[in-house]
Order: sequence, then C-alpha cells, then structure tokens
Amino acid sequence: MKVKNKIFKGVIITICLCILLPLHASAQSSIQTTPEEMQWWKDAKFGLFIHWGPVSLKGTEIGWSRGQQVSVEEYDNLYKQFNLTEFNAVEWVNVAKAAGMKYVVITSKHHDGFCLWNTKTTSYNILSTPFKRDVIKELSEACKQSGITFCTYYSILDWYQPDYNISSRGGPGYKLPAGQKPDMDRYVTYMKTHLRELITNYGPLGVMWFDGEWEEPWTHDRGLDLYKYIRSLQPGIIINNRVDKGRRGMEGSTESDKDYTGDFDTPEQRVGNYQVNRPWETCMTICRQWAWKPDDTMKSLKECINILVSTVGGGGNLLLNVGPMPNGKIEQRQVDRLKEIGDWLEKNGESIYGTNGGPIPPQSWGVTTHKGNTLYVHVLSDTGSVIALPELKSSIKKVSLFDGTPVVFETTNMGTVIKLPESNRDPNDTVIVVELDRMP
Ligand code: FHN
Repeated sequence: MKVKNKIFKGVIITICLCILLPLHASAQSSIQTTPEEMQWWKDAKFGLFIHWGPVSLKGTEIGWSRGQQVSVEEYDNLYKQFNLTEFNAVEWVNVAKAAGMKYVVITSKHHDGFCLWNTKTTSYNILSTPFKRDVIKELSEACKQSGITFCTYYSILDWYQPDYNISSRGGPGYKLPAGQKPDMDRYVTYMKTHLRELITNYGPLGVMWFDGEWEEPWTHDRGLDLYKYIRSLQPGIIINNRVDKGRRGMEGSTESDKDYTGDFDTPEQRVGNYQVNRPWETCMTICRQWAWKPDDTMKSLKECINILVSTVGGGGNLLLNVGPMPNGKIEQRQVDRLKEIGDWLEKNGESIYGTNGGPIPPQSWGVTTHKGNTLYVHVLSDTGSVIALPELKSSIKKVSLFDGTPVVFETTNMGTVIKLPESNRDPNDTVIVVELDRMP
C-alpha cells in the first residue's frame, strides 16, 4: 500500500511540475523581449529622432538650457508662445520616409517636463499652448497611415515636477521652493500614468525610449519595476537600456555586473563598438544640438552615410536626430540632407536593411554587412586600388558591383584581395557584393 501511495504522489508532483514550470518560464519570458519581437527593429536599421518643445523658441538646448542660458521663469512660460502654425505631421513622416527611415522616436517629455500630448496629469502640455492640438496624436496617426513605426522618447528625470528630487533642475544652486517636499513614489505614479496614456491612447508603440536615468533618485529596482510595468501594458514593446541603471555613459553598452534590464544598448553621439551578440542603436544629431538651433553646423552627406554604414556594419541601428523649428517645420537644409541619404539607400539599401553586421569586423578601409550567403563589402575610405579580406572559411562564387559589373579578386591561403574598380566608385561608400557558398 505504501509503495502505491509513493507512486501516486510521484505522479501528482510530476503532473504539477509539467503544468507550473512552463507557466513560470512564460512569466519570466513575458518580461523579456524575444528575438522575434526585436526582428522588425533589427531589420529596420534606420530611424528618425525628433527633439522638440517650447524651448525651440529660444534656439537653446532642450532641458539643459533651463536655468542656464534661459531663466527658469522664462523657460517654463515659453509654452504660452508656442504656436506651431506650420506643423504638419504627415509632412514630417514623409521626410522620414524619403530618408529611408523605418521608425520615428519623438521626445514626448524631455528633462524640462513639458508634455507633447494631451495628458490628464498636468496642464504643462501641448493643449495649453496657442496651438491647442495634440502633436503625439497627429504624429502617431500619420505614422500608422504611412507604415512608419511610431515610438516615444520619455525622460525619467523631470526638472519641472516638484516630486522629482534633484536641485540641478533649475541650474547651479537652484533651491526647491520653500515648503515643497519631493516624493519619488508619487513621481513614479505620475510617470506611470504618463506611460499608460502614451501606450493606451497612441499605441501600440514600437519602442519606449527612456532617457535621464543617471540621477540618484532613479534606482535599479525602480528600473526593473518600470520595465515590467511597460511590458504588462504592451507585451512585445521594445525598451532601451536607459530604463535601468546599467548604461555605461555615452558608450551606451550595459554593465554586466548585475541583471540590468533593457532590450538594446544606446551609444550616443558616436558609432557604437562592433557588437553582434546584443542589439544596439547609436543616437546622433544631424547638426550639433538636439533641439533646433539657428545656423547650427550640419553633418555632410558623406559623414551621414559613413555613420549609417559604420553603425550597421558594427551590428547596430542608427537613430538620426532633427530638431524642428518653433513654427513646426523641419529646416529645409535638414530635409534635403535626409532626402540625399534616402536617395543613397534607394540604390544601396539591399546592403543595409535586414542585414547583420560583419562577419568581418570594421577594417581601415570600411565595414561589412551580410544577409544569407551574400557578403556586402563597404569601402568607405580612399584606400587605394585593392583591399584585403581575411580568410573566410568559405568559397567565393562571385564578386561584383550592384549592377553586376564583375570585380577582380584573388584568393590565397591568407585571404582574398579585391581589386577596386577604376570607375563606378561611390565617394560615400562603394559597395562590393561577394556571393559565398555559405556565410562563415
Ligand atoms: O540629456 C539628454 C540629451 O538632451 C538628449 O536627449 C540625449 C539623446 O539621447 N540624451 C541625453 C544625454 O545623454
């Protein structure tokens, strides 16, 4: 009898484990973005970053100029003059499409606390401006109609909200108004209401792009909680590593000494290091300032393509930023530059979209990308008449330009030397197509 009881108990325990273990696993995995959920973003490669707010009236940096070049008093009242008479969301989305961009990330709320959507939590939002229309609503709808994925940037730190406790918000020496007692728990509730509004009223979002995680009121525990909260609102949403505390400054990679969360690394104003085992995205300004600045220095086409190709060749995405003017227009010279990038992608996009970085790490002459058994060699610098590829451990079937023009090559036991064509060279990036029997 005792043996029978033991067998019966064993069977019951086994059945329970078979039911509970998968549930536990799925509960765990439900808070992590799966490779399948990341795939659209990894294939997209190129997005438009938009930094915008009432500060564009001053032409100074969003957030950072508050209490510096612009007094707190003046900065916090700019919204009353913010009348974006020429704002046209469809026009902005068409600019992104013409550039060959596949997603848009806009600063729904930057460090200055101003909200570009019709939030019920504070009157410090776009509906309180003379414009009286919901920018996030119009942009999200324009994106959906155009097949561009809509995403939002959201600053965790908030130098406007008294419950967020950091005195730097008003510039050096800023003091909290007498009697105000910051309350971070209350601020996190405020922030979660914002994020629920953005996801529920304007979603589904492609990416929730957090920023401003570096100040002391934000903690790893709060970051982990926020990641789970966002994923509970929209399973499958992609969240960057700035939701947590693991980002290594502007290098953007994630510290490995803790279980920091976030689905991709975020190098800033620099092409990220070669990394093909974890998603990453370089964010960079097309000019020098994030928000609009009159007569700011703008990057050349060659610089922009070099940055895009080097980023993709390194295994990452590029989020290229524009700062629209106070009237709602994007500067024509920036629109023109983005169109030039799009024209280049029209011809060469096969070597960018849907590819993977490498497998040859960045070289002095350029980078490589690959898709299936096709290797794309991007010759970015005036490197003379030949380039050398290291031994590939697979055989080369054909080497050509995109138009099929054969390219001379010689393979030895040391690797392959490719003779660069005399003509048909692209000063921005000459792409050589190498068909292999298999991808090493
Ligand atoms: O302080 C911000 C800055 O204004 C800008 O938004 C960049 C873009 O990601 N992020 C922070 C600086 O790291």
